[in-house]
Amino acid sequence: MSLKLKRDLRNPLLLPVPEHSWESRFIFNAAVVHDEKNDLFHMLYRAMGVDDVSRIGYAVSEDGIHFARLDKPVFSPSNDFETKGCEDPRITKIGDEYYMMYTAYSKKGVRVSMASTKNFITWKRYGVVLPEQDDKDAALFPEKVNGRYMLYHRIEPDMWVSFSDDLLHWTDHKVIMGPRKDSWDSLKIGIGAPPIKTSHGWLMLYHGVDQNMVYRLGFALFDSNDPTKLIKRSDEPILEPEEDFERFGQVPNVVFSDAMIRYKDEYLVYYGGADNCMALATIPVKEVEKEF
Ligand code: BMA
Repeated sequence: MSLKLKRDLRNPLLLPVPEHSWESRFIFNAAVVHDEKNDLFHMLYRAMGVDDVSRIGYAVSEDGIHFARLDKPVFSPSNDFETKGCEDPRITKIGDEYYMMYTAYSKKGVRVSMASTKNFITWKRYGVVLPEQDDKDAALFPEKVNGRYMLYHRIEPDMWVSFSDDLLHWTDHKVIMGPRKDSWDSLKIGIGAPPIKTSHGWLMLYHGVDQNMVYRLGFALFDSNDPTKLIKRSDEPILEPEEDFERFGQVPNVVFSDAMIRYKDEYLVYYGGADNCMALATIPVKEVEKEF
């Protein structure tokens, strides 16, 4: 039996806001973390409005379903690498700091950039952290593994890993997983959410794209002690575009996720539908443990 995520019946959870020029057209591909101390869900979402530039908006929730949003973006382009936008944030908490990896987009191409915050409003920016070539879909591990920080990222069409002592200088770049011929992930793949440590290994949510440009989601499991070693990955997608809000939008036939949280006895997967809105799908932790 292959694993399937279950959509929340209240989907889509967040839509664009026509009155706000910066988020009037599309909101999608959000990072979400659960702050255990305050029992709050913090969301950073990608927004596009009249000028087609991606900015990042902030929303907060007590239940992970109903989010209150700010009127203004909390993170906007600020340098030559981001003139076309700051896209697809992914957050990892390390110590008491939330690190956001995001795609800086400009005429130079796409680059992995980093910023950090304690409050989701004020930011420290570190700029582009990976070498000068097209690279995106980056997510940090929540802890050092074998004494070093680790980062999964994507240089088309494969997923890569890099290592660092200080989060700023990344070395030992290596491919860890690639597309599979004649499969739902045959064209290219990229990480979804930052990996989650389980008793079986590091659980990773990823997206796969096929020859028809359909974006689907799957799981991959990596070795606990050596997360460059793939143990298992989904033969079948765990979520694929079926609902209207996933099939029609800015880009049709897309489910794309930047966030998976373990909350109580479930994994919560927040995802963008057709590059247009935000939605939620879930799966019991026990079900995943049986298969992965
Ligand atoms: C990718 C990224 C995502 C987007 C997806 C589908 O390249 O730009 O932000 O969701 O394409 O359009």
